Amino acid sequence: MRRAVCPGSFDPIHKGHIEVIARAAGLFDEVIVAVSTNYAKKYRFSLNERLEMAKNTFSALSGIVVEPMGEGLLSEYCHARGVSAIVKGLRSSSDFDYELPMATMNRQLSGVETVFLPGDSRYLHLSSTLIKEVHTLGGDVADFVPRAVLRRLQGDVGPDTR
Ligand code: COD
Repeated sequence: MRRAVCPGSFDPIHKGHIEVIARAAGLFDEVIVAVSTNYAKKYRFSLNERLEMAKNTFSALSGIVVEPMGEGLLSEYCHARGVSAIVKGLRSSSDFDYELPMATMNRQLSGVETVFLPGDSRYLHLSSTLIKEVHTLGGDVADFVPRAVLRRLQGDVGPDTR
C-alpha cells in the first residue's frame, strides 16, 4: 500500500489545504492528514478541535484518515506509520524556500520523500492565520473554510475543553 502523509497545524483547516489533500488522495492508496502539536506554538483551536474539524471535513471521502501527529519528528512519524511520501502544498516560491531544507532533512533522517503539489490558484492567498484575522475583524470567511470550521468560528459548536 502506498501511504502518504499531509502534515500541518490545520488551525483551522481551510479550502487550500483540502484541495491539496484531495489531489494527494488521487495519487496514493491512503493519505493520512496528520495534525501536529508544537508546544512552542500558540494555537487558536485545541488539538481535539482541529482534529474534529478535519475529521468532519473528510468523513465522506474514502482513503483519507485524520489523526494526531504527536509532538515528535515528522520523519519518525513516517517511519512508524509506514509512510513513503510527505505531501506539501506550495503557494509561492517562499513556501518552496521554507520547505526545501525540511524535505532534504526528512529524506536524510528516514528516507521519506516529499512531494510538492502546486496549490490551486483559487486558494493561493489562503492561510489559517489570514482567515483567523479576517474573521476576528468581522470579515466573511465562508468561501474559504469548510462548514465544520465555519460552525466553530461562529460559535455554534462549544469549545472543546478536553
Ligand atoms: N494552498 C496550498 N497549500 C497550502 C495552503 C494553500 N492555500 N495553505 C497552506 N498550505 C500547505 C502548507 O504549505 C503546508 O505544507 C500545509 O499546507 C500545512 O499548512 P499549516 O499552516 O496547517 O501547517 P504548518 O506549516 O504549521 O505545519 C508545519 C509542520 C507540522 C508540517 C512542520 O512544522 C513539521 O514538519 N513539524 C514536525 C516536527 C519536525 O519534524 N521538525 C523537523 C522538520 S525537518
